Amino acid sequence: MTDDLYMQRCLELAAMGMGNVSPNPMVGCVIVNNGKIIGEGYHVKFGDAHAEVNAINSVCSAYGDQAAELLANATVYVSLEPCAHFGKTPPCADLLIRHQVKKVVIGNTDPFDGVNGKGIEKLKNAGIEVVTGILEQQCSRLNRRFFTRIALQRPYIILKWAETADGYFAPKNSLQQWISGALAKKLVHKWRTEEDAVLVGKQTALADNPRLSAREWEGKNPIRLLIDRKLEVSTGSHLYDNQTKTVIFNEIKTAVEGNVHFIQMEDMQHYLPQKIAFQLYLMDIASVIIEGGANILNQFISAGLWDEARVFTAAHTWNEGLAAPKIQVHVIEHLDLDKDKLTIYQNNHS
Ligand code: AOF
Ligand code: ZN
Repeated sequence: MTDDLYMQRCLELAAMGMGNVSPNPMVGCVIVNNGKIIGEGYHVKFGDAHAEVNAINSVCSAYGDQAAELLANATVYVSLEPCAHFGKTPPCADLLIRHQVKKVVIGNTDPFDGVNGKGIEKLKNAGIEVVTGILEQQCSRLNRRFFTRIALQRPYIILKWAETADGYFAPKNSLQQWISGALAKKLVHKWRTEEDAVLVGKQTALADNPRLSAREWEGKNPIRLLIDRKLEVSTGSHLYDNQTKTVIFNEIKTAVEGNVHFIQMEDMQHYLPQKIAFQLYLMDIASVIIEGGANILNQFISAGLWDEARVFTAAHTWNEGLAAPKIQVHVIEHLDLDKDKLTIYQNNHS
C-alpha cells in the first residue's frame, strides 16, 4: 500500500516531463529513508539527466555529508526500470549500485533494447532487493506513446475531430465553420503541447488555412505535418510561415526550404497511413494528433492505425453536410464542456 503511494508520487513527477522528453519516456523517482521522502527527481528534458540522477542529486544537496549514509539505507521508487546502457547519460543502475541503496521498487520494466531487464539484473547481482510491477497499469498508461513506439515501430496516433449533434463534420459548401466552442479550442491547443506532431491533409489546409500552433496554451508547438501529394497548398498559407518546423509529405520532391521540409514518397494513393506511420517512426516522432480532414481520418480508421480518438460533439445540428468519421470501440471518458461534449475512445486493437 505504501509502495502504491510512493509510486503515485513518481507518476506525478514523471508527468511533469510531458511534452519535453519525447521520444524518451516520462520517468519519476522518489527516495525514501525510514518512512520519509528524502529526495525526488524526474526526467526533465530529452537528452538531460534521468530521473534517478536528479533524485540522488536532490538528496546530496539537501543532506550534504549525511547523504551517503541515508542513501545506503534507502528505498528508491522509480516508475521505469533503471537503465543499464550508456546512452546520452551513464547507466542509472550503476549509479544506484554505487550509492549502495537497499531496495529498488519499479513500475514498468523498460522494453528498450539496451535495457529490457538488464537494469533489474544488474541491481539484483549487486545484492539490491528489487520489487517490480507496482502501479504497472498506470505507469504504462502514462508512457503509452513510448511503449507503442517501441512495440509497433510507429507513433502513438490520436485522432481528433468535432461533429454536430446529428453527425456532420463539415458543411456542404467548403467555407470553414466552427463546430466546437472556445473551451474545446483551448483544450486542443493544450493537447498540441503534449504531442510531438500534428497532422492534416490537403483539404483541411485548403479549407481552413490552419496554423496548427498551441498559441492558446503555454508550452511547445508541435511539428506540423501536411499530406499534400501534388503540392497544391499555396506557399502563402500559414503552414508555410516558417514559425515552426513543417513537414510536407508529397510525391514531387525532397528538399528543405527554411523551416519547411519536403519529403517525397512513392505512391501515396496506396497504404498511405502505413507509410506515414513508419516515416514518422524514422523521424523519432513518438506521437501525433491527426486533426483532419474526414478523408485522412477515415483512411487511418480503415487501416486500424489509431490508438485514441477525441471527439467533440456540439449541441447544434446541421441536417446536411459531410458525414463525420465513425468508430466502434469503447469509450474511456465523457466530459461536458461549456457547449460541447467530449468523448475519448481507446482502440483496443482487438
Ligand atoms: C531511466 N531513467 O529517467 C529515463 C530512462 O538517450 P538516453 O541516455 O537519455 O537514454 C534513453 C533511454 O533510457 C530511453 O529509451 C529509455 O529506455 C531510458 N529512459 N531510463 O533509467 C529515466 N528517461
Ligand atoms: Zn537511466
